[in-house]
Amino acid sequence: MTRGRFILLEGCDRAGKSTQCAMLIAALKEKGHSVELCKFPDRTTTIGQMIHAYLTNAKELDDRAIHLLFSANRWEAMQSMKRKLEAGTHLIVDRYAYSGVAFSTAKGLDLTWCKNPDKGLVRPDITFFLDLPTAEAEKRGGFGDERYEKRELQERVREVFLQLRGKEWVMIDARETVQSMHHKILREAEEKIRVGELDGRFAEED
Ligand code: Z5A
Ligand code: MG
Repeated sequence: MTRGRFILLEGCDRAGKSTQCAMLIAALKEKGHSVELCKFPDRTTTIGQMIHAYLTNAKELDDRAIHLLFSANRWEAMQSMKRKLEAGTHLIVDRYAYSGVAFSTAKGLDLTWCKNPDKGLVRPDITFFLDLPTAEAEKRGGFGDERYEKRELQERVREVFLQLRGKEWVMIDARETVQSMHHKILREAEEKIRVGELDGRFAEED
């Protein structure tokens, strides 16, 4: 048995990451795969509750402190994620370390400083980057409710994301319809699952 694939959906606010994660999971399950969702921030843990309080403006935190909490929220999930991948389950991940670095760097923190706490996390096998101009994001449901949902910041976040673009990235134009995005994502994800026997080791964030 080969290990499961780490399939990440990253991208701009309201680009449809959560919608596409749900559709991808349903489609892969339908085809008989073992597949699970991981979402970051995971607001269900103690650390996640602190992050939620910050994002909803119920609590103030230093920029570095909240950055480290987002990273800690990934680290606390790491053992369980590795066990699932080793057991052959594919993980569909809704935001991850790229979001951590993009948001904090866009707020003005140093890029290298921002990357350091995530060093050693398991790396995604494939990353879909859902790209959406901020003007389009603003037209979509729910934009503006949380702390980071401001046009200027979102534009800087998008620029940092594009600087971080890794070789495992697949760019998805999030202005397309939900179905059209889904077909592209499903095709590439299935290809990633089909090709190459993986030796069970994980690449780590550097
Ligand atoms: N953050 C951070 O700072 N550091 C970190 O390390 C991490 C995160 C991990 C909360 O994240 C915040 O945390 C986020 C980044 C920061 N800040 N901001 N801004 P979150 O993941 O919990 O955020 P969210 O509330 O889930 O929003 P989202 O992820 O930006 O949305 P989405 O998942 O990309 O989109 P969606 O929920 O699937 O769809 C949004 C709406 O658009 C909905 O009404 C859909 O029906 C509609 N939609 C979706 N697709 C389409 C298409 N193709 N066409 C038209 N309409 C569509
Ligand atoms: Mg989402």
